[in-house]
Amino acid sequence: LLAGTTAVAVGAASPAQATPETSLRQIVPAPVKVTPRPGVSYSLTANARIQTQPGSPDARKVGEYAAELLRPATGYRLPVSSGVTPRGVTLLLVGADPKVGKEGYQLDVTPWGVVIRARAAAGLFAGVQTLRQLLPAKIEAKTKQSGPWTVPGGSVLDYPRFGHRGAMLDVARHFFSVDEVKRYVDQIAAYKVNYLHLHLADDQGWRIEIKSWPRLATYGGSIEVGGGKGGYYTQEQYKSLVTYAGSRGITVIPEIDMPGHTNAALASYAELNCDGVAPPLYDGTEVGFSSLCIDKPITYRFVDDVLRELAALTPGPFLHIGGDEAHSTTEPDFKTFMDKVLPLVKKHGKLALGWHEFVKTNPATSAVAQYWGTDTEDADVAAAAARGNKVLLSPASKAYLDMKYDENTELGLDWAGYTDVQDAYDWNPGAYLKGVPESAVRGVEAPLWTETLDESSDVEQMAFPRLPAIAELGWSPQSTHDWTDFSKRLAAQGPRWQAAGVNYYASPQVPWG
Ligand code: TNX
Repeated sequence: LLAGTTAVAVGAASPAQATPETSLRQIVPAPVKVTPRPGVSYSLTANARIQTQPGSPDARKVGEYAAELLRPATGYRLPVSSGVTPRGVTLLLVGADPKVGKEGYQLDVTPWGVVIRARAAAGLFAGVQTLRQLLPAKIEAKTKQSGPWTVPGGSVLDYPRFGHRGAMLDVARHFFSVDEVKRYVDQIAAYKVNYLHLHLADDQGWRIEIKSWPRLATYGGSIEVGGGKGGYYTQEQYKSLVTYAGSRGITVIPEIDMPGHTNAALASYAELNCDGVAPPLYDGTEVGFSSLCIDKPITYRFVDDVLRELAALTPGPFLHIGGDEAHSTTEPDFKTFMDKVLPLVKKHGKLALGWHEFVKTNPATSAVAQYWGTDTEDADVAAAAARGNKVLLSPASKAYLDMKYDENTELGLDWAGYTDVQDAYDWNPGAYLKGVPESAVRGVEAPLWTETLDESSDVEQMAFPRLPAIAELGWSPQSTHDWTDFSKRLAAQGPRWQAAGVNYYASPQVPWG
């Protein structure tokens, strides 16, 4: 026994079994396999420690993260040390079933503690998210609460269906500060989302400092929809965001939308316009009126510079080049543009992601198409999938978190229809688009466009409870897909959001307690 732990001698009677407030079956997203042990539970106590895999700094970091999650509400010290004793909370990188892969984990709750086993830190992180949901809801409170902190006994075996489970935040239409984005990162990480796509530039604003073209941010970032003051991230701030997301198991995908959705850039540099005249800044919500100048060489020097600086800020594999709604660019020009820009992404060592329209230009098969249509059929996307391109699914009528829930929703838009939680949940990404089989699907992403959203509470109202629905479609096996069961598990999240101060929409479709 380690000095300082509760001395429970081997062979001694088990600690008293408290009745847990939660069930092993209420986890969102649903795990692959759950095996409850009725009558068994573990209670986290004041002298508990968090032990992590000896010799692994990555496991240690997850342990520190777990401690930060659990300290405020419990008020316990929860020291983190390396060790393997199955007491308290133990995070191990040995002994996991190979099936769990890089992101999966096994979690075992005995009377003496919780052991999480994984093959990589990402799996330990996912296991910690599960543990969090097994503790009473008030664990999410930021101030000290009274226990007991009881976890139901049993085991979980879990790993994701798709390797890409994403959320997008549009920081261009309305600017969101680094702290606001970090807040969203924390919220989505709880549902095992592993990519955050940031829509960094659009007609209404340019939000990332580009040192070789400084007016993009200082002028192009100076407003937002409705005429507010906008803002931008310095490269230092952006790096801190990327690092923070990384500490939550999340890879950031930066998007610069091109060749349309570029008024902020065109307004910042007159020479980027075909007629050499800079348009005014724009604070409305129309789309499709702007285009980079396809025939000017400076356009490609500009894109090259932007992608180079962005690639240098991006540890992840993808740069998103937009490509949607280029209604002011002719089809041949659109192809000319993509044929020149996609190799620049490669030149800077990254893979291209784009809104699905760009697959018309026959990009290299390493490029990923993000489907945002409202139909279950798209010939160009099916043809791209047949050629070998992977597809990231964000069907607007299912996955767009900016769609109104119903006719009474004040925030949001409705062009893709109303989307209540059940609509968001009731589809199968592996069999959604005709000609795009599960093997061609990279995963799912829930985009949140912000024409009507201005602060974190707006973001939360639209994302919760639908973001967890999309996250579950990306993580959980299709065999667990069941609306009634999901709606009950979702109901158990309500008190957690309340305790955490997350502003969710209490949809009448969910049986909140
Ligand atoms: C369409 S979806 C857009 C965005 C809007 C969004 C609003 C897509 C790739 N483009 O420019 O913000 O609808 O829902």
